[in-house]
Amino acid sequence: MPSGQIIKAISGFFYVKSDDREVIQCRARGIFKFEKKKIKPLVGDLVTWESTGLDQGVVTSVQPRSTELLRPPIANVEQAVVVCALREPKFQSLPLDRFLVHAEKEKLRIVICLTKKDLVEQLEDIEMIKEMYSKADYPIVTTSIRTGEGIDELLEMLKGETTVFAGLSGVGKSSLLNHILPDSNQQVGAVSEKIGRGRHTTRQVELLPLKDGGQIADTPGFSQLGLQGMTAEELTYAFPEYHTYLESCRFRGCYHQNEPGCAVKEGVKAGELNEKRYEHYLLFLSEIQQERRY
Ligand SMILES: Nc1nc2c(ncn2[C@@H]2O[C@H](COP(=O)(O)OP(=O)(O)OP(=O)(O)O)[C@@H](O)[C@H]2O)c(=O)[nH]1
Ligand SMILES: [Mg+2]
Ligand SMILES: [Zn+2]
Repeated sequence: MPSGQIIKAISGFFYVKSDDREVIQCRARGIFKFEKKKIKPLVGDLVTWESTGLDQGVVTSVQPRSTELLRPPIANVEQAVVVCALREPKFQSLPLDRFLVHAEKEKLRIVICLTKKDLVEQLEDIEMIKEMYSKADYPIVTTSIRTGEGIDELLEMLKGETTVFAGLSGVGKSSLLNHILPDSNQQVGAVSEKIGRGRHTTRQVELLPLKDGGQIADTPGFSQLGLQGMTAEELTYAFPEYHTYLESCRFRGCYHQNEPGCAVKEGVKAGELNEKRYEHYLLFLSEIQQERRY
């Protein structure tokens, strides 16, 4: 049976790029299961398919995934570029941290991309963001599609990798993609001045090939991102700057919350660990604990 990869999904159709590079429009047949769990095919999935006519077919099986994100929905990516605007919409660290936690859980390589640099007058604002994430050691690229700044640096990080662009609506994911792949023609939309947000211009996940090898996925902007299904243990590992502190906490399996002798809490107090990140950590932890309680 021929195989291929799902590169786009729109209202029940899966567009499968077959091994000979042809794109077949497929429906999915039956219910797929891994480890007894029902699954739905995702963009990025490696599948087998059967022809049902000219350029048409059905997906007949889905291979086990190396990674799986549900928001945005995509399988088998190795790297996440978390895209955040510096301005329009204004920079927000809380949604960024939420997405970072999801990407950490899937063990993705992470890059933070700060867009719309051309709109920033106070460069100290950028320094503050870099400082906030310095201990976590995420690579940070600042870009502008107006001046072209940072694009080469970003391209270097994308080379040969399968990467997903993720971030709020209006931060400039599709604009970046158009800049990198001028032929890709992703639709871009203005940010609403009234509500200060994007208009959810991109409606589907699409995986595109890069010129120098690798693939890149544009995705719709998300707004609410919960931590459903994540455990408190997983959360403690999702903040990489806490790893070296963990062994100094008095209690094994410390959640860095109310436990005495917590090295993370002391690190925050001493100014070694970022306070805002820690606030977000505690917020996420309480969300997870609430969910378990009900
Ligand atoms: N000044 C400036 N504007 C930018 C830059 N990048 C994107 N924009 C603008 O930001 C707006 C939103 O861009 P999009 O690329 O549609 O944003 P998106 O993240 O794809 O949004 P969704 O598809 O809704 O998730 C558009 O008006 C772009 O022209 C930039 O580097 N500088
Ligand atoms: Mg878009
Ligand atoms: Zn602790």
